[in-house]
Amino acid sequence: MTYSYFKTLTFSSIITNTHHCPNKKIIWMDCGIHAREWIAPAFCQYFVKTVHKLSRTHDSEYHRKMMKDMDFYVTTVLNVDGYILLSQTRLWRKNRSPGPAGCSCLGTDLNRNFYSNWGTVGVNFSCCSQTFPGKSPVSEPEAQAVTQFVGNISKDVLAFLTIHSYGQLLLIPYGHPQVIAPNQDELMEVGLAAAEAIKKVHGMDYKVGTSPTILYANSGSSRDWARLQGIPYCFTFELRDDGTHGFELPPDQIRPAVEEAYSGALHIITHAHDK
Ligand code: ING
Ligand code: ZN
Repeated sequence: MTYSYFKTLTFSSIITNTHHCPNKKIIWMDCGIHAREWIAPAFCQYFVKTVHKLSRTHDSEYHRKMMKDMDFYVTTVLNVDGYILLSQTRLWRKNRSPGPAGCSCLGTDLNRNFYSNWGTVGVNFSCCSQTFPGKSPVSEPEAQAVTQFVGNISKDVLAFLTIHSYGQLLLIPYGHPQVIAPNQDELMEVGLAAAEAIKKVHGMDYKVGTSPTILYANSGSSRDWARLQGIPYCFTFELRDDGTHGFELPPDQIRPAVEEAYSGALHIITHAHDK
């Protein structure tokens, strides 16, 4: 029921209404690939509103040019079916697709379903697990939509920013401990500078590193898929907090959390544009 809601509503409207302008570079951002990480969709909304103002106020020659050079594709809630709040689903992570035959649980972890070392590390093939990677790579409509849409334009995409919570981390490719991004050093540098920009806003500390070194190994993430496509600046943001409240971030932290993350995202985007 909620599953068909996704299929009819979300991507048909997003994708068919988008016209790619061939001489512009693209910034991709998605939020809410995991249902319970509510601060992420809030961030995408804030980002759109704020970046939009940046282009309207034309406060500097630099930003005017930057906004002219680039298009932003922002998907505010990637996992809509999961995000719909049902009783008892506040902490739901996966999508809501039916499991394999004979499985009584719903849902695939969309951030394990992409075509990037799919099914190798950091997954659990029990269909009831939180990290069930799906029946096969890109089995899910949400992962298919991103793969198809971003795949078609990937040569023009400068940055792929995928927003999660929690942990206050900026994660760079790859999730697989044996795969190393060709520009890992540069990604590290850009990430560290973004973390500094974040800290300046409300004093919060963000850690920077590859997923296996500062969080855990994984496979099939959208970020790793994007890097494998050749998109140079691919980051996973883990927004507030540090685990005190976890996914249930108190409302009075929404604004500061999105403000500081905006500053970090803008740093990465600026670097990608200038490079
Ligand atoms: N964290 C991410 C997850 O999918 C991640 C962390 C992303 C690890 C990308 C490796 C690659 O598990 C949350 N909070 O979902
Ligand atoms: Zn997540």
